[in-house]
Amino acid sequence: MTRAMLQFPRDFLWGAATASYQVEGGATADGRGSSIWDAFTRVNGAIADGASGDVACDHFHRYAEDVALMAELGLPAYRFSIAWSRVMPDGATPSPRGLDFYHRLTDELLANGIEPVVTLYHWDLPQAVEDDGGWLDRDTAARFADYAAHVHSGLADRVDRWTTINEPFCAAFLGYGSGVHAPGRTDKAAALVAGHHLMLAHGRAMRALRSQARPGDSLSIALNFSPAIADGDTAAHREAARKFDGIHNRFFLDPLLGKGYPDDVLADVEHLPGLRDAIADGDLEVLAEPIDWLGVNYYAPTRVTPLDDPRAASNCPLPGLLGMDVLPPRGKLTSFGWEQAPDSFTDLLCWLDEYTGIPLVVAENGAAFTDTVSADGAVHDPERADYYTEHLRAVHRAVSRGADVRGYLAWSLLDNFEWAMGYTQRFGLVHVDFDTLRRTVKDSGRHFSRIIAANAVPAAST
Ligand code: GBH
Repeated sequence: MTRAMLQFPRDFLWGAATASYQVEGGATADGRGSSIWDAFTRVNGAIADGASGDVACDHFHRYAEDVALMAELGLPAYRFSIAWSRVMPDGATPSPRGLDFYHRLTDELLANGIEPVVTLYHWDLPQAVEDDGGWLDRDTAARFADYAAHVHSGLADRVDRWTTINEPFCAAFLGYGSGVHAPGRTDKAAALVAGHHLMLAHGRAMRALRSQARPGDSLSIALNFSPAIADGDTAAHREAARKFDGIHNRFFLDPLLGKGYPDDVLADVEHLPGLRDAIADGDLEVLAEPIDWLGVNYYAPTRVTPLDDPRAASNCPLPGLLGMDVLPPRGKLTSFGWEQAPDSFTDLLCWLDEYTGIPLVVAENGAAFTDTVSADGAVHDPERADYYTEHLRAVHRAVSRGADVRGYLAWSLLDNFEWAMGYTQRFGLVHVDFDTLRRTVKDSGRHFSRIIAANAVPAAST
């Protein structure tokens, strides 16, 4: 019996992703400066297992082996990020060997027929920039644009696809609001200001790259989305969902579409001082610089419920949320405790397609499970393989409903340093033993490889 296959569009971009601090290691190699994550991982209790990214997957030294694995899996693209503190240790002055690693990596990818997809910022701000105020200082946006232009000058002869910033939501709200990420501040008003400066940095970098445009340039930002699911259908439930969706999703999306920050969200955060003053004349035009594609990072939806008192404090630390709570996830969970909800993924992609009119690329999607190398030397992770199958069916449903989804990059190529969770959560298609640094392709990696080769995912049996 042959199972029907759901075919993806011709030229659909397939690949896997990582981020510099999560995989590179080589923390002082080639004169790399320190970043806010080097500092944050030294704070007692900040990281679940007390670990750091000092060595991580040692991708800095083992990139050739890792590119060979990508080739073995038949990955057409690899999304990686650049460590600003490697390129400019003090955040401003290019280091002589700063881009060397990224030249080597890019050349190795191209030699193997793998397209590089470069993210300029995945959260590892140079500590020197943090010392000058970090994302609370407006000038950081200008410095980021200079850095972006420098990297683009060095690599754009071989790199077409660029992402300015990965998930400004996390950098701002987890870094400055809830304190779960570097630099570990807990000030919701400051988190909003940081959010605006990150968006300004994106816009300024867009303009800098456009001004030195290369043929083939394809520019983007990657946002993380969490659709709000209300646990009922009253007006109060819809209001709870509106609030969560507003601050989590539309706050970062609307400015890219030339709409500025959404009025309802500005009203929700009115009691937090600073944001309106941080938005200077002309900023909203900078944020609206057109992008060529939108990177969509999706992991899970969030369940929300209204509180009786609309002014009551929320259990959710996002800026401005009152009168609503987040509910525990339900149903099938990952080892991180995140809900597996492929239908929300379809809905999200269809909504984004209609709401933005911009081509979409799934820049991250994946799941953590507790994997071990078995006696037979393999890593049997059927839950992750199923997760990919179901989420790719979800992407296919969105495409068949007309959503302009151009690609899918799995998170992640390798098990890696999972931020505040250290090495306790594994997202890789490839297992990494963090004692020996030995790589083992997981069953899910082979599964994903077969999907890519077929450009299709098996349909659900009915
Ligand atoms: C991505 O962020 C990152 O880009 C990537 O570096 C990371 O390794 C990957 O996800 C896996 O974590 O339940 O209230 O704590 C994902 C964004 C933000 C999604 C926090 C889950 C949990 C909210 N994440 N969110 S809460």
